[in-house]
Amino acid sequence: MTPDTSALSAHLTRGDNLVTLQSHILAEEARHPGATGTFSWILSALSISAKMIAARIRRARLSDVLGNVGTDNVQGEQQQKLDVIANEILLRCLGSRSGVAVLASEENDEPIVIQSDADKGRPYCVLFDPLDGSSNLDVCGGVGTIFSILRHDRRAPTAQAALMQRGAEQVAAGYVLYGSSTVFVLTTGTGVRMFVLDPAVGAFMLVEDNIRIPATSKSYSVNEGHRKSFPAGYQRYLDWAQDNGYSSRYAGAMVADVHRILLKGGVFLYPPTAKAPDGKLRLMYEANPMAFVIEQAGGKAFAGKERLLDVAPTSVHQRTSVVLGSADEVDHVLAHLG
Ligand code: P6P
Repeated sequence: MTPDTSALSAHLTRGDNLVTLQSHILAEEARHPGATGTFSWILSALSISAKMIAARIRRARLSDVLGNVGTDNVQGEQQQKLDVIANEILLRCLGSRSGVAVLASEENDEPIVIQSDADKGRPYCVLFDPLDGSSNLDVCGGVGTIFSILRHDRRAPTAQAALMQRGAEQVAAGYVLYGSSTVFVLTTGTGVRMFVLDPAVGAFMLVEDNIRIPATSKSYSVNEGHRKSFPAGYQRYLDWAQDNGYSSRYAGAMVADVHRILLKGGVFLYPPTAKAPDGKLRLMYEANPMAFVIEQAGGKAFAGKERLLDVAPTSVHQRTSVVLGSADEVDHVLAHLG
């Protein structure tokens, strides 16, 4: 039987080299003569975590890990079984890497100190939402992992203090979308790259080397169910958009909505609501990493009228409002906020 080389030949006829996430990580390390490899090991821990989480998600209903655990997380939200599983996978993969000083997760009340400040070799903090949008799991909707990497300041008196850095200080950020395929999107400050997991070989293959978000697209993404409690400016924007023929798409999972906007353009909004007057989304491990990706792709990201990446954090789990996406579309929203 002749082997099916159609996928490979498609790559080769396009003239692309076959680049995996792992080879990209090593190539980037080689471009930095002073690199010690600790940053590469963190990215590779995120890569293996994504593969392990994807494998659990794809078999969730078969192995009876859907549904909730019966406990709430620090956010007061019901923890899905896979929230806990994904969190454990990330903590155990990242916790074993020499470059990690502090870990912070949506699922853990307090930051986790992996190594005392006395240790000189722990230059990074990693923050993550292990399974964003996990309420979509039971209905086979898109869910994701969001991550943010900061440098560790050993002078900080506590782990919490070491994390209080603006989003503009991130050294890397990205997300994994567990959708119709498993997609790993990464920025280290030199553009946005996209990798797709080839389950046949267990490798993330590079498919986009420099994603640029379309400057305009007549599409917005918001939970219209909360509309009546949005501040007036957001309601004025929605009236304007609907008067100008905009379409609406909303997946209920930030990773799925933002990934669509990264590739197709548009604007994602989570305004302040009566239930969440400061906004619902978490600044440190949802809004900031997504804002870094969107800005690196040429888009904009705001919290009200302030650039998201400039917001000075005061706590790890603090919430924020979010408007992010195509530059022109974000400008249309801001113009209505008065
Ligand atoms: P709502 C998922 O719970 C999440 O944190 C984000 O992924 C998503 O964008 C938002 O909340 C959805 O919130 O109020 O529309 O259900």
